[in-house]
Amino acid sequence: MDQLSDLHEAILTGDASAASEAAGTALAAGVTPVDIISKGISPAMAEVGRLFEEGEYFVPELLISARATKAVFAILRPLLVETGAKPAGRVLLATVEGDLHDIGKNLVGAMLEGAGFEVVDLGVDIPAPRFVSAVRESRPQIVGLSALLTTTMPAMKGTLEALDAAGLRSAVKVMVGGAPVTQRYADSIGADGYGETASGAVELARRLIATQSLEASRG
Ligand code: B1M
Repeated sequence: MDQLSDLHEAILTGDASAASEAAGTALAAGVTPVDIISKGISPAMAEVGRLFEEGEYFVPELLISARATKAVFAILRPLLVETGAKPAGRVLLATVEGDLHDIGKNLVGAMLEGAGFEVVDLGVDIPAPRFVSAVRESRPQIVGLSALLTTTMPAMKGTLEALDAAGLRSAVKVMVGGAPVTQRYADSIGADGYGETASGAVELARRLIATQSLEASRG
């Protein structure tokens, strides 16, 4: 999409004001907020990740690119939530304990909001007990866990165990995602689903809500 090439470039160079301007121009040209996320921000950040892996980018570049995406989210978020329609469901979303990566999680949250879900975003580095109290407070249908480090993936299992111990496991569907996470890992810890991408997470959330409604109707 031509209107998104300036946004792509601005995120790659970490220019937050150019990124905001490019997003504004794309919106004015009729590009939807969801397309700005899925066809603009998401591939740009995937490219930033690739450049880092190849040793072309270092941590400062990552951080300024992340800052540029946050500037764009600040513009898109109000547009994503202003539909006024009944939410498709409520999702409690966070990055697990020990893990500070939030770009992918934020993309997932924004895409869910764009698809009509209400998102309660707890942030990053969230310990299992905090998930338990937040489920009690917010009563979500879905809990979404993100992890980007192999060392923090076990915190997903710990969170599921804490929900179980608190008697809350059957009240929520749990979906997991993040670069090192796989369907196999999700199955091994007893999660209800694995989302490979932000748009995959939206499809999964819809399926989980449908399954939950079916289970509730069967009693
Ligand atoms: Co970090 N980091 N990092 N990092 N970082 C990785 C993950 C790493 C693979 C880089 C590398 O070394 N090759 C590596 C992990 C290695 C491993 O675990 N085996 C790593 C490391 C080691 C570290 C530190 C330990 C480095 C250090 O300090 N020595 C440190 C850890 C800090 C901590 O968390 N405690 C660290 C720090 C950082 C920064 C702060 C500099 C920065 C994060 C900034 C931020 O998030 N605000 C950062 C970044 C940016 C990366 C890379 C380059 C990019 C991650 C990213 O944002 N990708 C990453 C390398 C890479 O992935 N190529 C790397 C783009 C994003 C859109 O993709 O997050 O995968 P992703 O999300 C996708 C899907 O996975 C999915 O949807 C998203 C969109 O499609 N998804 C879900 C994500 N969550 C989901 C949840 C769902 C469903 C789908 O359901 C709930």
